[in-house]
Amino acid sequence: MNKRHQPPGLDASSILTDARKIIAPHLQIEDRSRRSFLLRGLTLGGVAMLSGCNLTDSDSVETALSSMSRFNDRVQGWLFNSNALAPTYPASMMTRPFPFNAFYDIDQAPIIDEAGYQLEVSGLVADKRSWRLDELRAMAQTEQITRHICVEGWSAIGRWGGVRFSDFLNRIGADTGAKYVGFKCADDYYTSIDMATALHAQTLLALTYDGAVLPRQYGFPMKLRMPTKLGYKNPKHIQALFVSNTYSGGYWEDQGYNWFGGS
Ligand SMILES: Nc1nc2c(c(=O)[nH]1)N[C@H]1C(S)=C(S)[C@@H](COP(=O)(O)O)O[C@H]1N2
Ligand SMILES: [Mo]
Repeated sequence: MNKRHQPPGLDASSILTDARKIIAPHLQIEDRSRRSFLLRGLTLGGVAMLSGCNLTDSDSVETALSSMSRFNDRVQGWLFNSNALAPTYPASMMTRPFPFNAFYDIDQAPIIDEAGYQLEVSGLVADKRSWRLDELRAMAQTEQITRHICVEGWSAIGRWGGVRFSDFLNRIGADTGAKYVGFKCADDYYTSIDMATALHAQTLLALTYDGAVLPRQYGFPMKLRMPTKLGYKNPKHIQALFVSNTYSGGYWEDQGYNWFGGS
């Protein structure tokens, strides 16, 4: 990189490191050395071009990186094949004990009283009535053993059961042409997903873990389980969900994690 073209006071190498992280998942190139060659070839000029921003100050760098990230979400959305299934595993391969993770310690996990619990539904849906757990348990149930991948560097195989989320969305008369489904959790966590993933055959409104009621630490009373997405996209302790055309981000996504978060 030519020194004269660096924006004053901005660290070119850290801008490029961030930009490469954003672009990497978007390069659908199997050959590792070719991938890293292309990524190394990214310049500040390239970042400016991809984002349509002039990198003149740190505000414009922020805007450039976040617009590249959103661009990447759109591209991932197009590339996402809604028929492709994530791998499933035999019960013998389950990780025991299954790891716990949250933005707090395990003893801080919310305690939710089943008797008073209702799942709230809002936004672009015909039927905005709230749901009790027994009503969800009365719907057709399905189960799958899949791998959960956390960006903090671990993965684990678990067995989740519950209602296929597409069945639930159809039952509430959701506008499945809308862009997003958003989730609000009992612990102040929140996230949102693209409609194609919401309708994916393996996306479950999970009510059980390993054949028993979903334990407190894994998200009682329910979590959204998506084997096609990274761990942070799978909200636990869901209290409310909404269907919308307005982008609403997420707890980690708003701190820079990629919104699409495919695995
Ligand atoms: N409500 C809520 N959901 C959450 C989180 C959280 O902190 N709160 N953490 C996410 C992250 S980063 C991971 S890896 C998984 C961990 O789920 P587990 O405890 O069942 O392993 O939950 C995800 N969903
Ligand atoms: Mo995670």
